[in-house]
Amino acid sequence: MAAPQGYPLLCLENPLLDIQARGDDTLLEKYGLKPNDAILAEDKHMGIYEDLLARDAKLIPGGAAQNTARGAQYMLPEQSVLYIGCIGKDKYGEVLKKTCEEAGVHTEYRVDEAQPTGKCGVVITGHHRSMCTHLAAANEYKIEHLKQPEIWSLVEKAQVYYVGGYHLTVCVPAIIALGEEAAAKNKTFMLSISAPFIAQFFKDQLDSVLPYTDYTFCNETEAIAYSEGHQWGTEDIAEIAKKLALLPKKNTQRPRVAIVTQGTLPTIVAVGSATGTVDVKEFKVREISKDAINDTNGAGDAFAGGFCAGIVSGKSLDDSIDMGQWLASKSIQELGPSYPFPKQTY
Ligand code: 26A
Repeated sequence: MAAPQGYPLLCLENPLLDIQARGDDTLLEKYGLKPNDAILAEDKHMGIYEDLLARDAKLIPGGAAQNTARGAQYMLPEQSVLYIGCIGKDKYGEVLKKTCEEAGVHTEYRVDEAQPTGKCGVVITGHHRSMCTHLAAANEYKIEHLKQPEIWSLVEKAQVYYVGGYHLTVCVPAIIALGEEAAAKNKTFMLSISAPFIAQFFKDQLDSVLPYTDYTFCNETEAIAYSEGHQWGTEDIAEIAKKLALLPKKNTQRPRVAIVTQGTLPTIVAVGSATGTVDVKEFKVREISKDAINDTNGAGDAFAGGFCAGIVSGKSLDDSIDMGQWLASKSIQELGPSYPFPKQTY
């Protein structure tokens, strides 16, 4: 049962089960994968899940914004986070639901009768991860689900919206509906670009939702992919962050903040203003010894989770960035996009 008072943070995207194993160049070459990338699976990729299982793959709850939702709830009081997406009527879907419940995240999944729950093959080579996603049921999310009165009343009760950019391949109308709600009532709307292919091949969809964003997240490769796609003629991260911060904005009552993470390099934050000036700051990451790193899959999602927790609890921009960097440093010490148990406190 949904809490009658609702949940301050609402996250929307693609619920996936990660099938994660260590791989090597032979496996990457077999499927034509880059060591560090995220793609949508085509027919030729469908064998990868069996191959990963044959390599003793671990099944780990994933889906980028679902990881962010669990991360934010990790740092917030009980009943703070609602997650929405589409799963299948199967065992994997049950696993995802249970994991969210255990993490204290309330879910309102659409359950598709025909398609299985989506899965993401994750090939780990050193500190790189290559992800190949078969969306299946996750691709069946529909705006009609969001508009059901009992779900929409939760949308209205939320104060902060976080959408994973991967959802741009699935249901743009749902993203726009959240963006409109946020803009009309001066609530906070955040979006992560999620992967270079979103900036390259879902450029129009991305550009249709960016005006709603109060916070735009990306990493350095996504920033460069966006810049290339828009012929900005620069690979300078601070320059790109500035331009992202100054893109047209629907709600002019808030400045846009563009946040670019760069692995172990400092996080670049650009804060725009209505007058066209922009302020850029750098934040060092929390250092972790190489031996303490388990895998970096989900580090960006964890960063966004900690950051959302900061914004939801009314913390300053600087403090929210630090909360993001803290949660990312915790997540990379776990297997996959997970958080330490028993719970550690910030
Ligand atoms: C549509 N695509 C490609 C995706 C994803 C995705 N989540 C949603 N949609 N491709 C990979 N992921 C998730 O990214 C997390 C790491 O950042 C994986 O499930 C993984 O948990």
